[in-house]
Amino acid sequence: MLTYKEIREFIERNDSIVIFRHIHGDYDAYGAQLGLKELIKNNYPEKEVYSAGDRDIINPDFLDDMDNPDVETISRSLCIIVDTSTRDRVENKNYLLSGNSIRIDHHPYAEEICKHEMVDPSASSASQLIVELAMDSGWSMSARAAEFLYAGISSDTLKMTIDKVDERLFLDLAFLMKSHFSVNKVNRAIYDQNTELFNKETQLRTRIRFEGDIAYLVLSDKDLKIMNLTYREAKDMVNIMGNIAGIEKYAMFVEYENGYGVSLRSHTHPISWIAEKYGGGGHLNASGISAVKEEDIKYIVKLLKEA
Ligand SMILES: [Mn+2]
Repeated sequence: MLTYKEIREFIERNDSIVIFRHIHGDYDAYGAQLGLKELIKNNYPEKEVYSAGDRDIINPDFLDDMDNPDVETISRSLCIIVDTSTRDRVENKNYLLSGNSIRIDHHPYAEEICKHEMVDPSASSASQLIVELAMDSGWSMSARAAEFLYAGISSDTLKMTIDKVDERLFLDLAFLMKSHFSVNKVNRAIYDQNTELFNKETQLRTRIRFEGDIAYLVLSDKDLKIMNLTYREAKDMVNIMGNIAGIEKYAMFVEYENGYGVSLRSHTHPISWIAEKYGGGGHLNASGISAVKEEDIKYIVKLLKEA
């Protein structure tokens, strides 16, 4: 596995760097990507650093624009892939044009994406690994870089409420706080909903089904149209089931082009094996499946009950 020192050496050896992340980026994917870009720009001002991918997330104004350099630039750059567990989840496949790529990730190991990788599932988030890279390297941390990295840590730890929140994470956060960024500003920027979305979420709550210690939501394309919700908006609301007493596991099924996209969550019991059965994956307690058939939903619910 790559060490922080080796990652730093890769960065120092290359004058042009492009940073990639997973499709349907969340704040950890964007935070690690843009936080790392900001850190390299600040600490190696002579280097060219680019971000690749779209900017499709609720509250995108918090993020910087994506650079999406041309294929010629990518092919002569060091490509760094963050927060991505499998090859087909890298949003922009042009990293393959460069023979020079590394990965920094915290998902349970699924497959090799690059020849050189740091994959540390004990970290709360990819953003946390970027913070530790900065600490190990003695890099200066700007408030802007800290905002991105804090956003990633906050969202992947569900606002510091999961088991991976430990002493190591707080020491990393203490380092971030030295840059004097505003936690309050980041929280409001990434979590505030406009009143329209807030009202849609209220509607969605009335459709949650409860069975034993599980809760789940099934939304067909027709449901989305009636509620005027996009696929992305709906999927981002899975956590509305995350703080219900007695509910240990929860799931969301949202219809997409070729089936239902699935999000599975659990407070205690591992559920990633269910996702893997249907070609998905992710973390032990937070996994997803790209597409399942409508008739699979009841089986997945059954497996979730038994988990
Ligand atoms: Mn992540």
